[in-house]
Amino acid sequence: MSSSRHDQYREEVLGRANVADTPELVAYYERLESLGTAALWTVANKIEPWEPVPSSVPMLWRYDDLREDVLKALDLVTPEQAGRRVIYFDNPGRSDVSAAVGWLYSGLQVMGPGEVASSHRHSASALRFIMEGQGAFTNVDGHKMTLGANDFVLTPNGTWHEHGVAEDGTTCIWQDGLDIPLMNALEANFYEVHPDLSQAISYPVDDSTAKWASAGLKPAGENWSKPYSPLLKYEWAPTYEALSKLAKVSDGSAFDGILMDYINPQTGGPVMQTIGASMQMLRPGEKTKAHRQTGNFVYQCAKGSGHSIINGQRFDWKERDVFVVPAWLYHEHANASDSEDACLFAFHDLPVMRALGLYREEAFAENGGHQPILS
Ligand code: GTQ
Repeated sequence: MSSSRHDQYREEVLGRANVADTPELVAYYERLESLGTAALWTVANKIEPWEPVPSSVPMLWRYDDLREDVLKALDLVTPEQAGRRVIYFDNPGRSDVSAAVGWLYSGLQVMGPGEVASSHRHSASALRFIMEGQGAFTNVDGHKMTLGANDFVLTPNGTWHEHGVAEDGTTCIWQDGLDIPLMNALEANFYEVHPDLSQAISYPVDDSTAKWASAGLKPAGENWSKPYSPLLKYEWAPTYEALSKLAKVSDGSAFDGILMDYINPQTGGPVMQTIGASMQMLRPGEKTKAHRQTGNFVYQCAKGSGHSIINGQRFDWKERDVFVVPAWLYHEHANASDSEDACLFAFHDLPVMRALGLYREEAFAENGGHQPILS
């Protein structure tokens, strides 16, 4: 049976909408349209698909292809003119909402030594993953943090934040991740510029990490009640150490290798209400099995090289490349090296899926758990 015959069969047998146009019906639809209405059966199969059908497409952006053009923005616009000097990832299926995938936005921000972008706050939750350069800092609600390569930093919704690079630093590039498209879809997006443009540093530099990142300990009597993590910066060295230690005592996940979530140390839950993040290690020679999940993922390779097969399409990545996995598409990962580990940073909307009771996960059942490669 051809696929359209098959769909028709499913629709007839399973009671889905299956009404052929007649001149009388077309005239009827026009009349309904003039009344600000429409017949459900003309859209039912589209608005109630059998399973999620992502409009985002799997994509990989190679850092080598982008870096020069990201740096070129330094000469073309100032942070004052641009507000934020960012080249964002424009998924061809999601251009209308400026998303990298699903309802997630992401881009590469560049700042030169001595530059600071004005302080602001918004409904969107945001994060940064540092890619290159020395002397980057961010100030979140008065907590100034110094940032190095592969550090992960939060700017939760509603917090004042500004970023910059120290006078004696070098040009810095980091990846931004925000749920701007989700906030706009929910029509709940507010944006404010700080009345002083720049906010004060109200605490000792890097105090959030000193207070909240200590191995299994937390300051006695501190009870953090805000709906996001009190730990705002997760440094690379302890992250990599945690993965390396776990790899020694665990087989890890068949789908993700050694996968660890960045957590809110107060609750053990995700770092922010709408965005979660993880770092995973693929051990030398490791090749994972395919699964799919409700939820959208933006990955950045933090170390090593390898490939991922997303919906039958192979994407080869190395350090600093960014790729996306749209909702409900099978994906599996492989490390290219037999001697070095590879690490993937990811952020995702699983906290939203879980909070709304929508999280689902399914293993690829055929072919020993590996997808056929179609392209
Ligand atoms: O620094 O909060 O890439 O508001 C896009 C929008 C970064 C930010 C972006 C933003 C930010």
